[in-house]
Amino acid sequence: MGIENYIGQARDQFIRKSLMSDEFLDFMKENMLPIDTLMANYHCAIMEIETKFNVLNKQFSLQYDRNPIESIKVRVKSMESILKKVRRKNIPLTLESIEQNIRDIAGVRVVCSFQDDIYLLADCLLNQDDITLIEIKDYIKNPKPGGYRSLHLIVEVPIFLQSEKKQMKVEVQLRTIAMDFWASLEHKLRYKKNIPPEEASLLAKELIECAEISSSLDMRMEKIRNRITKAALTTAKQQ
Ligand code: 0O2
Repeated sequence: MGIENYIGQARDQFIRKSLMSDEFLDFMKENMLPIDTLMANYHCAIMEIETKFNVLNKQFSLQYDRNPIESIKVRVKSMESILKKVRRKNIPLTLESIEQNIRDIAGVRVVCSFQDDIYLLADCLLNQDDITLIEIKDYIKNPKPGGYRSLHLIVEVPIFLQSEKKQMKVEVQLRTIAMDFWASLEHKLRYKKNIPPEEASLLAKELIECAEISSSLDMRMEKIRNRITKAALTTAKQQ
């Protein structure tokens, strides 16, 4: 069977089994407006967080002549992924339960050049008085067994609507360019279902090794950056 056919059949099967199930169709029919409203609220929360990071980047660029942030990527989780997570976590298919239990519907990914900027930006965000930290997962100090590294923060941020203030959960992932490069390649491997098991296991080992190499590269680059800064300061003092 060709790969396109295989993917097409798998997609149809998924849609029939989950997206087209009576349970899901009823849920969508009853909740269309509230779902759209909730998703719009997540979009607003993302804008709030993205602005906070842009402000910090601007300030660093003016004050210290450097940008700690290379890029910011944002996304609201698709309905398909939300539904998969509802099933995986075995939680009730209601909006309240989704809002309560799925904490990464709004996602902001901040990519930095250097590892120490990750912690600096995380501290700056968490010190803001409208941000509430719900959970922190440090996959840099404690990488996942497969080699994944990033700092994850689940935070609550208020959004101000016409006549109310709503606290929204956002997952912030902070990582270096090298960690981001690694994660996107590993993500591709994870979703390719047609790789023979022996090849998949060899690739997984290769990826663990690459994660270690890229982590030591991150540390060496950070040391070089620090030496450049120190050397420039010393020269400036002597002049
Ligand atoms: P997507 O498409 O990126 O959204 P929890 O949410 O706490 O109940 P979860 O989802 O296991 O449990 O949380 P975790 O481990 O903090 O991971 C959340 C997200 O981190 C994932 O979202 C990925 O974006 C990323 N991530 C975590 N582990 C890995 C990994 O090993 N490799 C890669 N490439 N990314 C990872 P989603 O929902 O899986 O996907």
